[in-house]
This record gives sequence, C-alpha cells and structure tokens, in this order.
Amino acid sequence: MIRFPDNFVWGAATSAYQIEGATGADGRSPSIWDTFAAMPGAVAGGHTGDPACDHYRRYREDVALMADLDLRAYRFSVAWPRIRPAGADRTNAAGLDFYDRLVDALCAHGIEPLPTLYHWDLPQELEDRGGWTVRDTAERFAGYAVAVHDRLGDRVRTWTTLNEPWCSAYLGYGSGLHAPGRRDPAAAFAALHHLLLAHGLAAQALRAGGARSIGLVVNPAAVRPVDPASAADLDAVRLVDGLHNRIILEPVLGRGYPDDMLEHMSRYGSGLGAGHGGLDWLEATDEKTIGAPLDLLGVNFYAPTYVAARPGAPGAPPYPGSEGIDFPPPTGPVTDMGWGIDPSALTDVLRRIGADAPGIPLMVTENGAAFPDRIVDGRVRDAGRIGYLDGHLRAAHAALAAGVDLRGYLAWSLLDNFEWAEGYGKRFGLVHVDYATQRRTCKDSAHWYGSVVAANALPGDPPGD
Ligand code: PNW
Repeated sequence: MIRFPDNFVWGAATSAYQIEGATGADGRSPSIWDTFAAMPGAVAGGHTGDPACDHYRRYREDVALMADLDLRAYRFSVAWPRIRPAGADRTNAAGLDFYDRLVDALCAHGIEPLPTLYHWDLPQELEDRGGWTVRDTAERFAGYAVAVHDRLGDRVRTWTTLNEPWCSAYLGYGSGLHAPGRRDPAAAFAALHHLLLAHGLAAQALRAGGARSIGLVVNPAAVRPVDPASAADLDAVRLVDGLHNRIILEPVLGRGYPDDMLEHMSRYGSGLGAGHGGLDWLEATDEKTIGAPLDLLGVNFYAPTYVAARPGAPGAPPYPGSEGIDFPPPTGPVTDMGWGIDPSALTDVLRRIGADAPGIPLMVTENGAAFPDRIVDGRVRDAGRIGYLDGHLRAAHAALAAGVDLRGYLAWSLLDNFEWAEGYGKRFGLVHVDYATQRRTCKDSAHWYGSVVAANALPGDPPGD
C-alpha cells in the first residue's frame, strides 16, 4: 500500500462555464465564452456552454454523487457574470443564491467547498472595454471577489483567485485559441499583468475582509529539452520556462518580474494602442501588490512540454517570441487530447514549485485525462483513465516522499463537460454524462478513485485492465 498523509484532501474539480449551463438564468449576463462559442469555427462542433451538464439545476444530484464517491473536497468556480452582471459594480443576489445553495449542500455532506473566483468567464461588457488588457478589469475583479466572500465567507475557508492565468492571457489574447480570441502578443502580456494584478488586489481585499486562506491556481509547465546535451535546446528551455513559469511565479511569490522577462516583454508594445510604447501598464507598486501573501498554490498538471532549438521554426503562438523553437508532439502514449502521458513530470513540477515557494503549501488542483469511453452493458470502461490517475498519484506521492508540502489532490474532472475549444467531444469526467438525457453514470475510474479515497492509499501494484 502507498499511504497518503492523514488529512490529505481528496476531491474533484469543475468550472462554472464547463458544467452549469443555464447561461441566461437569474440575471446572468453573457461572458466572453458565450460570445466566443457563437463565433463560427471557434469551438469544435459549434458547441456552446448550453446546456453543458445542466449543473445549475442538477447540483444536488451532483453533490450526492460526490458523497457516494467519498470525496472530501470539491473545487468549483463562481461565474462572475452571475454575481456582477455586465461587469457592473451592482451585486445580483439571485446569482449568489445559487452558490449559497451549492455550498450548503456540500457542507451538509461534509465536503469542503474550494471556490475559484475566475475560471475564464469574464463578463463580455468588460471585454468590450478592453478586457484583461486594461487595469480597470483588475480593479473590478477585486470588488467582485469581496461580494462573493461577503456571502460565502462564513462557510468557505480556502479561496483561490484565478485559474491558470497563463491560459487566460496566452490562449485568450496571444494565440486566439480561447476567448476572447485575440491574437496579439502585446495584448497577451498586458493581459497577463492585469490578471496577476487582479489576483493581488483580490488577495488584499479578501484578507482585509477576514478570509483565512488565499491561494492562486497555476498550470506550471515541465519544460524538457529534446536533447539534454544541446546548449541551444537548453536555451530554448530557459525561454519557455521563463514565459510559462517564472513570469508568473516570481512576481506572485513577491520577487517581481525576472529581468529577462521584463526585457522580453518590452520588445512588444503595451497592447493599449498607438502611443503606448514599452511596459506602460507596469506601475510602481504593482509588483508589490501581485506579491501579496499567499497561503496555498494550486498546481494543475496534465503533460510535459518538450522543446528543441530549430532555426526557422515558427514557435508556438501562445508563447510570444518563441520563433526558432520547435515544440515536437509527444513520442510515447497520449490521451485523447494528444497530450503525452508521463507522470514523472508531475513529480518534477511539484518538487520545483515546492523549492521555489518555500513555506507555501501546495495542492494538485487539477489532474486528469480525456479518453473516449467504452460503454459495455451500461458500464463505462475507462482503464486508460485509471492508469493515468494511478500513475500521477504515485508521482504525487513521490513528491511527498521528497519532502514537498503537498496537501491534497483534486481530479479533473468530476463530470464530462464542455472542454473549451474542443466542445463536448473530449471527456475528462470520472462520471459520464449522456448529454441527450443528462444522465450521470459513474465510470470505472470513479469507483476506483472512490476506493483510493476511502483507503487514503493506493494499492501496492498498479492496476491491470
Ligand atoms: C485546464 N493547454 O485547461 C483548465 O483549467 C480546465 O478548465 C480544462 O478543462 C483542463 O485543463 C483540460 O484541458 C487547459 O493548451 C487548457 O496547454 C489548455 C491547456 C492547458 C490547460
């Protein structure tokens, strides 16, 4: 048996836009994902966030499922456009009522609520005024965070501000693969800065309002060279690691932006239009604000990233300035997303973040895999997912054994859901969702995970098929 520490937090994660549906209910205004999904070609199959898993109406059933699986914690996100429609400063009580009922249902089952305040559903009206490229959005986020804390703070102990600012900034404003679909390196860096500023302002405001534990969820990359003996490949690792990890972690941990990243960003305009050159979005006290004290770092992890130097390579659009770097596809086994399966990369990431952030507890806030389900006699067979989870839990345990202060593990995802630009075709759930009927069926992996949670341990031998 591979035992986990007592009080290890076991759970699962979801996000609002991916599961709730009911996008017009109770005063919610459109988010950038409603707008983006309506653009022809933006999302596979023309899918949108409606009806998703209809979780807005079926949350009781979903909480009961979590209880059946013995989960101890549930990470969900709060939809900003439900709480502050159109991004205005007026709070919509009906929107808060939903999360109030959800938190009550979780508490009634002894499941710890772990809300994330921003999982990519920016009110469209704020995007129309510049979105994350402008400072006003960061300031409004802090106000929204306080409104949620005022209502749920009596039952929620741990808050996380943003989910994966890397994705919001680089996929949303750099490569255009995610909402709002902009393709502008300058806008990507301005967006990243205002996202981090939003985190810092919200952390300060939540703390002032009495919040006890405040965290941020990042998706650090395990960047590996194709040829570890090549100095040029190692230079490529250094740049991609900088653009993915250091540019976020260093300021968040109170050390400010790394010099090489400031220099890199200053090669692009500010993203604010003509007349705004350089880093004119960076104000004197911003780095101090971004480095507000942190009680938890959430780590989302799926797959390692390989890079090689190759003159003339176009680079990867999410990484501004990565021309001359090749991002080869994985050579080993992959999931349905085409992402490589290599659990050792999770150990590496946890050890690295643990060393970078001494004294700050870590939690795996997302880890999981998309696989096509095989449904045999009503049973959902997903041995691939069990193997993935088992391998990554062993890798998390290896990090614990190496001294990393890892407090918990949340599987992505509780339910099959709206997988962003991939629509409903990619299934990450422990629980299968039949979108035609909204029927939920626990997959083999859900039963397997429930038994791991109940035992607080993995069996000594990896599972067979
Ligand atoms: C994360 N990438 O997204 C998100 O937090 C989840 O909402 C999402 O469903 C899950 O991972 C699976 O995709 C990512 O392209 C999306 O590197 C894309 C990337 C990384 C994370």
